[in-house]
Amino acid sequence: MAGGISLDTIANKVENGDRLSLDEGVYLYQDDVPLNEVAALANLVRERKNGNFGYYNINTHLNATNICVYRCNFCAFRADLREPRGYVMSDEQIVARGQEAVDNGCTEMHIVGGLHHQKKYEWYVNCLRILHDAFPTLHLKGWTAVEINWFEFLTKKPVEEVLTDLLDAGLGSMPGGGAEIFHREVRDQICEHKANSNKWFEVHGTAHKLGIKTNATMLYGHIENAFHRIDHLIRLREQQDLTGGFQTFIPLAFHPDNTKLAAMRNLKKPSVLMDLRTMAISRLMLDNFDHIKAYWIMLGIETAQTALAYGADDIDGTVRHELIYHDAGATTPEVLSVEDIRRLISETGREPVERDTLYRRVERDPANPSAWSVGEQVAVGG
Ligand code: V47
Ligand code: SF4
Repeated sequence: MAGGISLDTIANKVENGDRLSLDEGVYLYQDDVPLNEVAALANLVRERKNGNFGYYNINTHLNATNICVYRCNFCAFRADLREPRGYVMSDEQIVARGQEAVDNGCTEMHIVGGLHHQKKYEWYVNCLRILHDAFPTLHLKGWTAVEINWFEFLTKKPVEEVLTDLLDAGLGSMPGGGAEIFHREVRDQICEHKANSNKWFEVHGTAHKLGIKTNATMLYGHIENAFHRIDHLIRLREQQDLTGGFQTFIPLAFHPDNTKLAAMRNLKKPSVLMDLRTMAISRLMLDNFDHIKAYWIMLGIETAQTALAYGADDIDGTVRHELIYHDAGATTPEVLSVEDIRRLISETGREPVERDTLYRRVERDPANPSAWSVGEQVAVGG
């Protein structure tokens, strides 16, 4: 027990639906606070909000370039212009990726990449436009707050105008990347040049005001401590109170291979116990987020499955063409079949539910599984 905080007082608050404080969040990170009990509390909240559902979607990734002006030292994906591994996709390759997605029944394309200093704003907008024109039912979840901030710099337009342009070109929603760790003590050491936390929140707040749903992430397991993580979650919770447009929180475990950060600080991957504790604490702190995602590509299949009992209700999608984690040493498969992903969820005792990006049920004709239609919004409890 520290400063009047105990697992019992926290359990009472969770059972009553009361909000946990910063000190309580930090307390839950102590090794001697039994993880199974933290998990049971997170599971209570998870089942209150999402019952027994385990969500997944059928999706693909598009990283149109890996050339990036920034040098985040945790990133193994970026390349310089002259490096042999640097690439930029042509319009034809981008559209071919869309065609492949549609042929495989994807409902969503997740689009992020490097910030290529020789590409104009129009090139990025055009990526969305050519995909949306050719495949209007494919939901484009694209560009992080860091990219929007780069577009702001390129065009000198305010965030709202940039987002309006992107909506006009076919943007459906925004992923949660670029959040990393908001606290300056850490952010200044891992990605000091890119959008700061105020900008990240300004972009998401503006998106929410325009009706664009967004996600949020946290990159953990490197040089941050429990205080930085809980501070990060509380900032997200406060933004959600204000603008309400976050759908899903995704804790991202640091993958050290091929990164400067790991070499400089001799860092290893966070342990499975750390992954599960972070999942559970995220569920407990973010009382106003409907969904917590266990991103299987990053966690590994076994941990993602386990996480469905530690607060997570979603394991992301079948995922094709993921690069960011595979460049940083992920050994997960490149893609999962629908059968595999459904089995992975059923094995945990949960009911697999295919959702679209906006958490509506997806209905498929068994005779023609690449054709689909959108059903009801999945019900989310308190
Ligand atoms: O912001 C980069 C992270 C993020 C590494 O919204 C790394 O549904 C660990 O945001 N080790 C981009 N993490 C990916 C992202 C995402 C992923 C899945 C789903 C969603 C969603 C969003 O990837 C970056 C950064 O935090 N990242 N390098 C690394 N070596
Ligand atoms: Fe560039 Fe994104 Fe990698 Fe940072 S994380 S170096 S912004 S690609």
